Amino acid sequence: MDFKKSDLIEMYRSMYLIRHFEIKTKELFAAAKIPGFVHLYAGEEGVAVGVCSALRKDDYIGSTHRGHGHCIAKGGDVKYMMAELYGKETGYCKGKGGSMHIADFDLGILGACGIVGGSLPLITGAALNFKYKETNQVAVAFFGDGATNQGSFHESVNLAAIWDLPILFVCENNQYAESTHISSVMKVEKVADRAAAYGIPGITVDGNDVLAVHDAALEAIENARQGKGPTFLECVTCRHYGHFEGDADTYRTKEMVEDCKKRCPIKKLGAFLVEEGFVSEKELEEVDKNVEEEVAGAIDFAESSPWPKPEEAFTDIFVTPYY
Ligand SMILES: Cc1ncc(C[n+]2csc(CCOP(=O)(O)OP(=O)(O)O)c2C)c(N)n1
Ligand SMILES: [Mg+2]
Repeated sequence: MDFKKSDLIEMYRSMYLIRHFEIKTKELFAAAKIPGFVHLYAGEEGVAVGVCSALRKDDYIGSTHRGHGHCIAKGGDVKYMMAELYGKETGYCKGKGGSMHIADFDLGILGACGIVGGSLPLITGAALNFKYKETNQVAVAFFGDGATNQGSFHESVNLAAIWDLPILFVCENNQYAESTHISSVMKVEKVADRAAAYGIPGITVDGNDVLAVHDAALEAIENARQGKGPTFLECVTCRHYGHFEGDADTYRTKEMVEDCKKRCPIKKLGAFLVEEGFVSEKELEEVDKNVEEEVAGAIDFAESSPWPKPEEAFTDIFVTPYY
């Protein structure tokens, strides 16, 4: 499709914001500033940005344990995200969620999720609500290749298919579930082949090509909005770092990781923008600089924010029992 210059620059900015947020998070985690567990999204930015740029603000997304990218791409503020990672009171969940539980219902971000395959039933329920109330909204479930071996994946896709729910299922195929290569746990050639078992379209795109992801997502989202049911979109991607921060990543060779970095979605879009005359190198450097300042501001905000008060340790943790 034809893209407006401002949209293209916004996609570039959003991807670079994710990348820079993750690079700084990596440093801060190593410096013991961030507690808990961290899974970085660096390398996979083309997927979150390609999909979320095709959504409306009132559409919903369900994320994964590798969720920072989805949150930023859907409009999350890196200040509140960084504060959440630090465990500070000003974070999205008042510092009680951390990296794997960031949510902002106002932005349609139903939450990151530490349970592999956990976003699928959640999003299927949200989409059932949209259909029932005829709201014309669409829900997107992000999940990894490994999650498609979970029962929750198969049950959710089947229900979404028979009920023609307004969902886009986005599989981020980075070929690994922790250290397990996809070839040892999946017999089908493409993950998208699994869609045929449920009678819905299954499409595979290059996750490093943000524009291809956007186009495929937009068509599927419009179909979902028109009541034509769900689509399964497989985006082939790769992660720049280990499964989690601290993973020695011994199951991948240096060459594999180098090759992955060469296929960087940000470099790809940046080169396209310059070659096609949308922007100059200098303008892109300016975008990078602004993003770096934004992330630096987010870190300052997190550092200077207060810790949650001990007396509020149990506030917002348990729902009020209704039995
Ligand atoms: C239900 C469940 N089983 C196992 C785990 C442990 N675990 C965390 S991430 C992960 C691998 C997920 O792989 P994939 O879905 O491909 O996502 P990726 O990490 O590659 O983005 C596993 C097994 C978990 N968090 N939840
Ligand atoms: Mg994976």
